Amino acid sequence: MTRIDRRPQGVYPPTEAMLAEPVDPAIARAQEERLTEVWKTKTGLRYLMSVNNTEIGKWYTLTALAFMLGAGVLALLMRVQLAFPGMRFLDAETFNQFFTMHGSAMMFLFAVPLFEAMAILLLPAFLGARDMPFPRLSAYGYWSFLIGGTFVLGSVLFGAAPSSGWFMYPPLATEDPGIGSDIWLLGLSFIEIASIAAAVELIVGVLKCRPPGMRVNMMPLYAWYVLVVGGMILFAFPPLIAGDLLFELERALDWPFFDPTRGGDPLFWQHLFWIFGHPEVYIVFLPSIAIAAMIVPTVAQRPIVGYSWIVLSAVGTGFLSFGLWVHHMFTTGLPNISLAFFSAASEAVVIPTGIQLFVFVATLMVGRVKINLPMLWIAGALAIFTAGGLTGVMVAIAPFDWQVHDTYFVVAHLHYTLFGGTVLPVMAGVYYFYPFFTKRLLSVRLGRWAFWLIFGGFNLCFLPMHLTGLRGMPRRVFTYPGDLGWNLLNLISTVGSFIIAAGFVIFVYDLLRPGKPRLTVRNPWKAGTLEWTDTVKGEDWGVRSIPYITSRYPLWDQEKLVERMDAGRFYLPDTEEGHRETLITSVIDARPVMVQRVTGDAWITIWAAIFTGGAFILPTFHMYRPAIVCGAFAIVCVLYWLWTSTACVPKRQMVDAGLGLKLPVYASGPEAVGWWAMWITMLGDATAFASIVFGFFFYWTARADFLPPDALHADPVLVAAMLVCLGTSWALTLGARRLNRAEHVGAARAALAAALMLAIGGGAALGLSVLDLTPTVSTYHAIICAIAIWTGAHVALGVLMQAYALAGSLFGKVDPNHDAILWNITLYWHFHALTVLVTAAMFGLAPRLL
Ligand code: HEM
Ligand SMILES: [Cu+2]
Repeated sequence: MTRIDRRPQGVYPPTEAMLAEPVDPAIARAQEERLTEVWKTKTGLRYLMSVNNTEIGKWYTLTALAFMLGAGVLALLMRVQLAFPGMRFLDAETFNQFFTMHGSAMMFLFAVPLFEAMAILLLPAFLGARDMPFPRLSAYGYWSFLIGGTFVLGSVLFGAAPSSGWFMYPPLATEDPGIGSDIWLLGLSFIEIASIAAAVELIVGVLKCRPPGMRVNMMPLYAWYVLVVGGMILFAFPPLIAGDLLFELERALDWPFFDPTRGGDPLFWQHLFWIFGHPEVYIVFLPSIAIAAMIVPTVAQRPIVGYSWIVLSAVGTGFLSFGLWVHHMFTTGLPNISLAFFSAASEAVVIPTGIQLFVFVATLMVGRVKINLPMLWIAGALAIFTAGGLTGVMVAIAPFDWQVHDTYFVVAHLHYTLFGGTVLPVMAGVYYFYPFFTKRLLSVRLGRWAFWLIFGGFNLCFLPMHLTGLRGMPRRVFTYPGDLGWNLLNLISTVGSFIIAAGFVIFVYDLLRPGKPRLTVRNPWKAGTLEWTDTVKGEDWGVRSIPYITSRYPLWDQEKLVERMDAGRFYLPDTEEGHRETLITSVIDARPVMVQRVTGDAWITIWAAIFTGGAFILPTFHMYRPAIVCGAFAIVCVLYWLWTSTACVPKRQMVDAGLGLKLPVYASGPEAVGWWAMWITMLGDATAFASIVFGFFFYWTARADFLPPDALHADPVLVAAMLVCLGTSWALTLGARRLNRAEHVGAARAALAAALMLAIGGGAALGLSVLDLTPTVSTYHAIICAIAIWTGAHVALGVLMQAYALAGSLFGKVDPNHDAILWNITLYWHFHALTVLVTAAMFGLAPRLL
């Protein structure tokens, strides 16, 4: 067999002469027909099979907005209860469920998913790409979100909702007798996993799906923010997922992670939660800044001032936000020195945040501003967010926080930042992008009404709360006595909340109102970025041809760009073999690398989501066996979907990508998007593992009695056997990839088979070495068992991957020229080998050395 040469052939970058050459209209028309056929959205019930980013993005956005409205209704009901002292509208338990669900839904079902939804919808358009790299993954993420979100939010209708607050502190939540806390832990873990899947997709999208010529320093700012926020999700959510896992083990099996009487510590949950929780605040806020960063230059009709400043501060905010979590724990009795440090760090984050706001102000000052509706919302957002930032500076000072902690002052602060930082910018985004994705126009008059009602109502509702808090009203109380001077303030807040609601009613009416005028020009705001090249018909294929970019604002700077895109002059004007395709470029300078065949519509993703949902949801009702069955089915679905789509060997290796460029349709290793997705996923996975290991050391520092006398439990022989088996399995997996490349296919298969057997052996040794532990008696036993569960599950996954690769080799999906699967599983095993090493050290060495 000869090695296939997959280097791009032809001229790149294109010359002006090549771009100026006209396209034969007959050819162009035939191409258009083929594109239409291939990208056509299905109708009827089969519409639900869609995986195209525009459909998924739309559903995702609408679902997240619907969850927001649901959470908003809960808020209104709470405000009714608080309108007068001694009200009997809601009882205490219902009120607890309502504020918990309101907070949790706003954060987990609205703010984060909405960012991902809008990014899925818009990112390909910003990048002139046809679709995201893994459309089925977005579909899977969406269905998981819908199922999980409905389950979690729906529980409130049955009075079964969680009621311990959105941060679920133990012991309140560990001892909650109902199933509310389980719904929170399992339901939201499920959604978080979907969020991570979307983040992986978005990060790879930004890195690999940019149009030719769009080097990193030319990316639309939105794409930068997607990258930063995607990265933050990757490092912030896994600690929470790890925490959820431990928490659920405590609730279901009585493993004492947070129970101080048996060596646990409730503060460990607080750390895990806030390592997630503080970055979360920026995870929901930065995407809003990203929307502003798209709208402000358009309104000012000039490029953003200080592009690199804003990029640097976005990245800086992302990093800094991971160093602040302790400011949520100022009252837990931590050492003063760490209070001082985290207090200072919390103030420091003001700098990058401030820079971003100043960049907008500067752009508006030097531009020719004509205030339009989206800009109105942005202005309102900046005003409210800045006010919230100022109270943030106040509560970041530890002694001040000691005074106002858990009062309405904090409720006011967090709503100023969250409402100003998410709801208002999102509304700006909806008004700005609505013409783009529906090709219709919203009413300016109704939009103004909605704005002033929501903006005014918000301030009426939340400004007085600062005072309510300073006068001592604690948060999370369902009622209060009438003689403490809180009555009038509360009544004003309630009136304000209904004014906000009135604004939303107008907004929703405008969204649903039939007969809105059609869009007549494709770029109604005269913006400079690629998404506005979409025609007023809004064809399903996205762009007619993928342009060559030489500017940050191509629509302002590149003459004839739109005309040439429409004519099919640029890349991928055609789909000769009837596949959905998009262009993959290199990470830094966006040179064309390959043509990616993306997967098409399918039911399998819905099934995969349903079964995954079953695996997470059934355990809340203690139905463990059906849950395991569902989990197995979910795995089968995912395997089937991978096997039938991404694993295919192409018939023709090189295809014509337009402008005389020939590109490969297959890639493996670092050239392939799948390999990047694996890397990114494994970073998140490793973070979750690190969080559990962090738990071990946390207990060790926090508790003198952490290591019990029998800590040296593990049989050294078993630990050594595990290490040797899994280590050899890793080496053989790597060897299989090399052997296969060197055309020793038989040897590669033998290596895979041996690796698989050894991994099973290693897993068995791992299991045996923890067999005599009793995790219910002490936290040490429990955490060691948790590590074993984690590593064991990863061994199983590793075995599954080896078997998959072996099957691929036997059934013609892996050969010396097509080894993407082997590259991906080897990458997995690199990470896994590290996990095994750490696990062995925890079992065998840590008790000896500590
Ligand atoms: C329609 C406007 C809103 C109103 C009237 C409202 C009202 C409330 C009320 C009454 C509480 C309970 C306070 C307490 O008893 O301690 C609350 C808590 C909370 N709200 Fe809102 N809210 C609104 C919007 C939002 C938004 C947009 C977000 C986030 C994106 C949000 C996030 C939260 C959080 C995280 C909590 C804390 C929940 C807890 O204590 O566990 N709210 N809100
Ligand atoms: Cu914080």
